[in-house]
Amino acid sequence: MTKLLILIVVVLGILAVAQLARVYELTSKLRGKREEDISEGDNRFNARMMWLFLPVYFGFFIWLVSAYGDKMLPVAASEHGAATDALLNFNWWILIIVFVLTNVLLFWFAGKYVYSKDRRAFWQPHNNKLELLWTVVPAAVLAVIIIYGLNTWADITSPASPDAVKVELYARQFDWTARYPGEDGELGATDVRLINGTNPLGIVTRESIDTRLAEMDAEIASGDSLLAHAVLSATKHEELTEQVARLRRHKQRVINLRTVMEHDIAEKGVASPYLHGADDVVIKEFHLPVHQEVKVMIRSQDVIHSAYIPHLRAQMNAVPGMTTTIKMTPTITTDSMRMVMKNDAFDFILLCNKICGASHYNMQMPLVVTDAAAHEAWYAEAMKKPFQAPPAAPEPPVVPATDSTATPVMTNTVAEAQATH
Ligand SMILES: [Cu+2]
Repeated sequence: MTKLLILIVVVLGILAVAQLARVYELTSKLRGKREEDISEGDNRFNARMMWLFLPVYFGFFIWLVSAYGDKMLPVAASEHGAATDALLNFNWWILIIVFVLTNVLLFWFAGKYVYSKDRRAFWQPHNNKLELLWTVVPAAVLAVIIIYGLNTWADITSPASPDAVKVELYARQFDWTARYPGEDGELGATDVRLINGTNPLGIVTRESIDTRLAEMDAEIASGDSLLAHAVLSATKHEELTEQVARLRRHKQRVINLRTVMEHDIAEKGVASPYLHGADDVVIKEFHLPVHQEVKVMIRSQDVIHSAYIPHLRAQMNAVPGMTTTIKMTPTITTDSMRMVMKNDAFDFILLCNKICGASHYNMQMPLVVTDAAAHEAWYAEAMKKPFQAPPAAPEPPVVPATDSTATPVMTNTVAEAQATH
């Protein structure tokens, strides 16, 4: 209703202006004035308005910056963040200088050189010096911006040093999981075939493969026994037969994975990533030590996500089927940042910055940055804790609950779902 009223007001307003213009036209005609004739008074009025516009325009600009400047991100809490901010501010300063200069000239001249009957406009068809000036100066400024920008970018994207702290961020609809390398300092190999509730990142070790095979053997045995003894409708029977067949196929894939793993271990010895996963810490917490370089490796289970830590000015896509990396060195601890922000509840945050589905908005995890000692203490505690699957995102059981005879172990794991695609 309000919208309709506003629309009516706008339409009536336009009509009123049109009518006013028409009245002006007619009165001019009555006074014997042609429409093209503009009086000197009109011209002078417009010229003064051009000058008046300047302080109003820049006043508004200054008000915008002072009123909303603090709504921007606070100080960068990472080394490369400070560099990106400096680069951005450098660009802003150039833009502001050019903006003020060109607009002052534009409106000042428009007001100063108001039309006069006694003055002819100066006509200059060509001027090599001027052409050269306005080509070379912007080109030189652009070259500086580009070289500075490329240098900063090269610094940010260069590989992390080998002794950087390693962390993996694992994305899936709709949460993040972190993985730390454990005592050996190396992250172990992973494989989609092993992903399930107890091994959400699909870490491959001899033990995890044995566990998975044992789980599948139990599931197959249970399915076989149901098929042999339970009274099932024809459709249920068919469904269950297909499930068991799928499990058998999946089991073969896991056996193939074991073969690949054993080959790799035989070939590379202790360097094989398959020997480094057993002590990995999989955790729903994200902690980083301050003033240490961190190499963040990012993976996705399902669709493209994007790991975004705005306060550290860091962002990198999480792409299914590959590992992307980004390095960063946090420079401000969570506690110090709370003082800077004058907010005791402040936390750094890891967000998903790709619209990845219905709950994308809520795909986030707080980041805690502490000094080295506190980080060590947290890490030592974390290494003792077994992975706790979050309560969120339960996986739907494949067998409908209405069939009370077929409730046991047959659950559809993500690995299975992915492996069969
Ligand atoms: Cu996402």
